Amino acid sequence: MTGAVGLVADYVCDRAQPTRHAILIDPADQSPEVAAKRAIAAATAGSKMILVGGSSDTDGANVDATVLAIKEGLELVSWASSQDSDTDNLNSKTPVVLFPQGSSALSPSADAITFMMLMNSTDPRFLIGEQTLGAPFVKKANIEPIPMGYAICAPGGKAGEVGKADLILSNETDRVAALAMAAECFGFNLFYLEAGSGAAKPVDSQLIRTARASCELTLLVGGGIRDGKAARAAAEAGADWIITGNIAEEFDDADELQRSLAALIEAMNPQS
Ligand code: 1GP
Repeated sequence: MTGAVGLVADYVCDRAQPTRHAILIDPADQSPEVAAKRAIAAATAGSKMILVGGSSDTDGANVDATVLAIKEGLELVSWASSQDSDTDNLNSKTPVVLFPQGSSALSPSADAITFMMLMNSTDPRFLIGEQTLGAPFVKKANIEPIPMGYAICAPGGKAGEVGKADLILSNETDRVAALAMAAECFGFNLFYLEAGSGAAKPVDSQLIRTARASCELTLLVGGGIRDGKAARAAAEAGADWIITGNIAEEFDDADELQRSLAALIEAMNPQS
């Protein structure tokens, strides 16, 4: 598959769907085996995409091992569930998509990559530098790029610090509108509003509403979303995807994680 719009982009950008949930797995925080167990629990709970990445330092070998373990795990469980008429079929096609912290943490095994510009970074490295370093790898490995504008809102957390972001404040609606419009003008498919992993407060609903009203892009929201109520608020404000990271890392038991994520997803979209 080549080109900017491929099968995974079509799936991710299908805005006719109700708000969907994706889990973010940081390969720096867990072994590939644990990552695979968590991804399986998430997909079984109803998560529709597995993002792999984060703002911590790690290398390509670790990212690749994590992506491979997740893909193999999902395929195995999907096959097993297809043999058992009593269980819901787990879709092995749940895409495993890179959400890279930089050009050195890429995997050729991923289904796609969010090829992102950190639009409110003050450092050219995150506007075009890392992307230029990573593009030859993406092309050679034939990973489907999904162009994404990434904007970090206060408090921003580690992503904001590492990315040297000029954080968007909760009252800066004009600014978020302009960024969303710029992302659309660039031809990006996705626009991601990030509060930072572990944020005490998720992205302000008014910022989400403004971004939603300002562009036709698929809107992702993440950072500090820890329960169904927060996920619901972001969904109601217009998010197409809710991303959660930290909460998955709090569960060592995969069944507990599955139950917790299923409850979050149910509360996010009570009618679907
Ligand atoms: C991913 O920042 C989000 O972009 C994840 O945030 O870890 O707070 O869910 P949490």
